[in-house]
Amino acid sequence: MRPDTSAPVRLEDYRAPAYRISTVHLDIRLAPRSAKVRARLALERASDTAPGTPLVLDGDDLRLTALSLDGRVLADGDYTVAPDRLEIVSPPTGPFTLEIETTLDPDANTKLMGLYRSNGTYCTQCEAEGFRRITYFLDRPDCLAVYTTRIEARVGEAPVLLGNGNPVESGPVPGTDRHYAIWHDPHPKPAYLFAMVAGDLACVSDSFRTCEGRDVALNIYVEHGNEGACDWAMDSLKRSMRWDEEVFGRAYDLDVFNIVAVSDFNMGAMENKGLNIFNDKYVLARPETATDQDYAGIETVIAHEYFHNWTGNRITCRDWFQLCLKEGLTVFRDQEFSADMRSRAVKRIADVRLLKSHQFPEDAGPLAHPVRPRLYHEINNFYTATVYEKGAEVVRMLKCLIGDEAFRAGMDLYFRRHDGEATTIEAFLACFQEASGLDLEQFALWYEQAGTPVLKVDSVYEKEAGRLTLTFRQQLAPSPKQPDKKPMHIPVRIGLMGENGEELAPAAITGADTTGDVLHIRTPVQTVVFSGLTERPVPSLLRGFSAPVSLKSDLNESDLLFLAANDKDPFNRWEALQSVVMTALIAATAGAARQEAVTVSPALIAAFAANVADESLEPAFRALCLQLPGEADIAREIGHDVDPDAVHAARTAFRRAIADDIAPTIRATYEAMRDEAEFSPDARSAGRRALRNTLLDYLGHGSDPAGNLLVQTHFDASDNMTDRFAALSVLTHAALPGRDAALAAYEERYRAVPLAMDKWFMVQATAPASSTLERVRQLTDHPAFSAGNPNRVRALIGAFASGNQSQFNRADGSGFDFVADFARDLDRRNPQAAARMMSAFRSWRALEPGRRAHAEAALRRLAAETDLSVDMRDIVERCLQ
Ligand code: 0A1
Ligand code: ZN
Repeated sequence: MRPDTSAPVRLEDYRAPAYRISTVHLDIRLAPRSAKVRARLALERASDTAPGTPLVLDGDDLRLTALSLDGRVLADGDYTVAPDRLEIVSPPTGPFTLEIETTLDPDANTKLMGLYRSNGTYCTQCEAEGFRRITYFLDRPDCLAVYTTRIEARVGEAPVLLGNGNPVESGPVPGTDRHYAIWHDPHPKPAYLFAMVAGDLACVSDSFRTCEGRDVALNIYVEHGNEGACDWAMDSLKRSMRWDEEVFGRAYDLDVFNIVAVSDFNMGAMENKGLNIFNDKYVLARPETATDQDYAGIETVIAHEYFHNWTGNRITCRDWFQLCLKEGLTVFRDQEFSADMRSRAVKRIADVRLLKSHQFPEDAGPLAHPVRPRLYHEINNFYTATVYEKGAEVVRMLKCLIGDEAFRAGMDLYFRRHDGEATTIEAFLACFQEASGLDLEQFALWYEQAGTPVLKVDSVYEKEAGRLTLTFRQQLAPSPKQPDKKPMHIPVRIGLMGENGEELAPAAITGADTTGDVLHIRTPVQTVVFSGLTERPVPSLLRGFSAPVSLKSDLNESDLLFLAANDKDPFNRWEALQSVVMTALIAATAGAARQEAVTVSPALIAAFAANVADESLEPAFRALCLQLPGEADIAREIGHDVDPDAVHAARTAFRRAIADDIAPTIRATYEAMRDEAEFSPDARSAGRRALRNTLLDYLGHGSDPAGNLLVQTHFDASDNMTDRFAALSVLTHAALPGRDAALAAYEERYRAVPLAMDKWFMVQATAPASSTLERVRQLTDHPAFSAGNPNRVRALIGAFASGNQSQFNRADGSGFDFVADFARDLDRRNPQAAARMMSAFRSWRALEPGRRAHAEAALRRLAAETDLSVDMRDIVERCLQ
């Protein structure tokens, strides 16, 4: 915690540290209620620091128990100390050594930042500012030091002792029941990458030989009994290591790579050097307990943390404003990895769906911020979809604008030039500008300006002249603290589709620079002319979602359905259909508010039927095409005065109409997708299950009782979690007769498997029934629920707040009150988790007036509390701004 918590941190206030720390020796003696940490720091005054300048170290909730400088115990007047700060009043002018002893209480640490215990295992979390909860330090990412860590614990309590880097030495502590291990990490790193783990853990091992000939020991540590659930994670790790060598030329740089799975963790995972710590959700997988989606998530997160070794660890951030430097780039890298492991088109669609459902609402509401913010009160609140997902889109756009070769050259230059440094977005962009020769000044605005640009496109085709004119108009609405916006440099990948489904090549393009099939759109209004055309093309715009914009084209339903059936770009086939469906759903929502029946146009029904039956398309892609936009997506597109009940009614009726109109096709394809072979998590098998389970959702929500009955059969016959959970979801959400029995059977089967119980909590919390709120309340008393475990809290309360549009946004305001009260209590225990939960309020202003008033009242009630954490206060106050 900073001394004055009301003062924000600003990018323009950045100053290099006054002192440098070159080496850190840590001696950590563990005990549950009293752990002693001795830190020996080699310090030196920076050359531009005046002699005698006080040394100020960060702390958070610390208790100092000893302090000496160059071996001499410091006298009272030589320093001042508080839980959040240690000041050495007049340090030596030359190099000196500071020895600090702090005493911690790991068991009392419920924030899960710093040193804490998860199910008995000692572990640490230091990003962003957790190291200062372990010892006083220059806890900032531009302070790079070489760490040696000695860890000591009772053998019985913690037979496994792990640190960063390579193991050096270990053994018993003579005359005691304790032992120790020493680890050394030769790579200088910031404190946020420090980690240690000590516990009674099982280990699954393998090895990897790098392209440089280094033999690396790979270990995954899990709680005893989970050894059999690590194969997929290990396989994903080895594939990630090879891929980074092949695609980015990056090899691993230590002799060991350790992964530890813990059950209490605030986020997905953490890239500590050589010692990644994971939320067990992203490690453990068995067909019986994990869905295909879980398998894909594990593959991605394992890759993400591994890729951080170069983008984040070897090259780190100068300050926390540069968070996207490591996160956006690393998400881009993990997306590319998954695309190479699976279907590129399917992966791109999944990523864009995530971007639109998580990042677009952030951009459209009071929590909007630039990919690189300029100001924060609490950095923990900036691990957002904007920094991660939009940050990845910015890197993707860069690649699109300069082309694959220049992008790779730019990355190589970045690695060469900045290895071992803490750097900035400017330095990153300079590498690509040099490699490509393209001026990136305007492009850099993507890091500075918050909000989703709206890109309007109007088209005129002149038959005689054989000319297509596209007029692009870009607009970026004001966002918090940014009233005026400048035009962006937008890459628009484009194709022109001829009436027989072939690509048309224009003789010339004027009005925009191009890179291959990418147009550079740079001005508020830009007219681009395609000449030498022999027929009227249907333009396929923004192929592959080449920029994170909201595209509003003048293509009509028949053009879009033509693209949905014929576009050469699979992403745009999906997008075209979605766009027609979205327009229809918005109209249906308006109709539902007037109590009108929902009808679906015959052309749209035909497009769905064609898709279900089209065996030339991969099943995973067909599944995505058939999935309707979610209720939150529809609400986002409506944008104002949203009535979530009308959205829900419209979407439900729409789905039922499709299910009934093409029932035989759905049923036949559902049967055809049955796989007799043993479960395999590979992409092809997962795709078939995805299509079959998407069709099951229609069968369960249609009017035909025989179709409904299939859901029960599917549940009873399922031999893997993907199928079982799909059926359970439909039974629960469609409130089919077998629902209660199925929920009870599932509970019975999985009561001892916490990650599987999370799905059980989630499926009930997201049910659109009016009884759901009461059920969620009851479930907080369920023996498998624990308010101290972030996964449980997310599965029950988080899923209700963020995944249940109609019930969280109940017209009487009780959904808001419940979540606000829960977050209020959670804040006392775990502020980070509480603040994250409250971000579910970010779209409150887009609701109709009645609900808006209830949401505002809940927020104001919280804002009036005097003892909110900085994390909570920041979110609540920004929501109200
Ligand atoms: N750097 C991690 C994310 C992360 C951030 C903060 C944490 O503190 C609880 C934990 C993890 C990543 O991008 O994977
Ligand atoms: Zn990351």
